[in-house]
Amino acid sequence: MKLVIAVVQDKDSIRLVESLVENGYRSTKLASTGGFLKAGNTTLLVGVEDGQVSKVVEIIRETSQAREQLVTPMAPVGSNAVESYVPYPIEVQVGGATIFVVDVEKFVRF
Ligand code: 2BA
Repeated sequence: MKLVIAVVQDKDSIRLVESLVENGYRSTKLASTGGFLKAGNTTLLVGVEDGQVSKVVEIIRETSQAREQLVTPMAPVGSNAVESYVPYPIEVQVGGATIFVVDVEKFVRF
């Protein structure tokens, strides 16, 4: 058995969970926060048999969309590093999805 851990954008998560249910997969949805943007995203846990991993990844691929997002880090300007940091916006591309597939040692449900 495998555990598919997928970090997706909040905007895609409802459609993704619906699609997983329609295809007979159980999932758990966790509210998460990206370390870089410090913005909310969604982490899904999907426990599946080994042979179902590719189908689940395919469903995630179909429902998850990459988007450009503006982020405003602080950039140093001039020689005085403390007083001369100014914000400037840069664009980053956020997922699709970030997917981890890990082995499940034991699965119990009752
Ligand atoms: P965040 O950490 O908020 O990252 C959002 C987007 O910012 C990333 O999109 C990437 O395009 C960019 N980014 C992240 N770290 C960066 C860095 N050090 N320098 C420049 N740009 C950077 P994605 O790669 O699609 O990641 C989307 C979200 O997936 C991440 O949100 C994070 O929550 C999760 N994630 C991505 N890689 C991960 C990993 N190796 N381990 C755990 N979570 C991960």
